[in-house]
Amino acid sequence: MSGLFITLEGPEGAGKSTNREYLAEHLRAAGLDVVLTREPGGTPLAERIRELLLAPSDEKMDADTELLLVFAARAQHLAEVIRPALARGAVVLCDRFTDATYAYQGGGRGLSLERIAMLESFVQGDLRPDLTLVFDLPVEIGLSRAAARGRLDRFEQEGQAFFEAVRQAYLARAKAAPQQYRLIDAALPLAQVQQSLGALLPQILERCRG
Ligand code: Z5A
Repeated sequence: MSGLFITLEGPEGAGKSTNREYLAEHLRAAGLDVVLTREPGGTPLAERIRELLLAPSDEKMDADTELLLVFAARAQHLAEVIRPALARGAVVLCDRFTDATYAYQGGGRGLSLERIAMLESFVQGDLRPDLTLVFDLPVEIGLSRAAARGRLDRFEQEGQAFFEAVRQAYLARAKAAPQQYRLIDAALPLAQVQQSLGALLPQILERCRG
């Protein structure tokens, strides 16, 4: 038996967490075993790595350190949560995964995509998401949603150019592999975003059962 691995991606404030709950509710109502999780994090050890990654600090974190921490957290998350859930046939809904590494460490920090791909193969083997929902929105809207929440984390303190590069990296990945990605206009009011997700539900359910 093997489950379905769905990831939710997009820049800051795109509504991934909000819509992850919405999707989970509908998939559970259809009788599916759904595991909700997130990256960086998803296990106690990986959540401690998340704290290191997000905490603002006077010591500037080297971009390679950031990349290795992201994959260290991912290795733990895969071993403890994602692989066991998929093995028992669950649907895993994961708020960010390796597309975020390509977008933030690749697009945002400018690290080599080949190096990211090498770590991806090392840590994941051939495991890739079955479906990736990219919540896309203009950078200013996402940043204003994030700012409304108060204190900014280490990533949220980056400037507009960083987030524009992140957004463009997501869009390029979605364009390159349309069979894996679904682009969702996350600038629309929440009710309309959820309408778009609702329209995707039949194909998601079909893949879960297929
Ligand atoms: N990171 C990385 O660099 N490399 C990696 O490989 C990975 C991650 C995996 C933490 O992620 C950071 O880790 C992230 C990248 C880096 N950068 N940052 N910061 P995170 O997912 O925890 O952080 P986040 O993207 O900042 O999460 P977020 O801002 O909470 O975004 P969200 O989950 O997409 O949004 P939300 O919490 O559902 O909604 C945000 C607010 O907007 C909230 O008040 C909602 O009520 C509101 N909202 C949502 N949708 C709408 C609509 N449609 N209209 C109006 N208001 C809305």
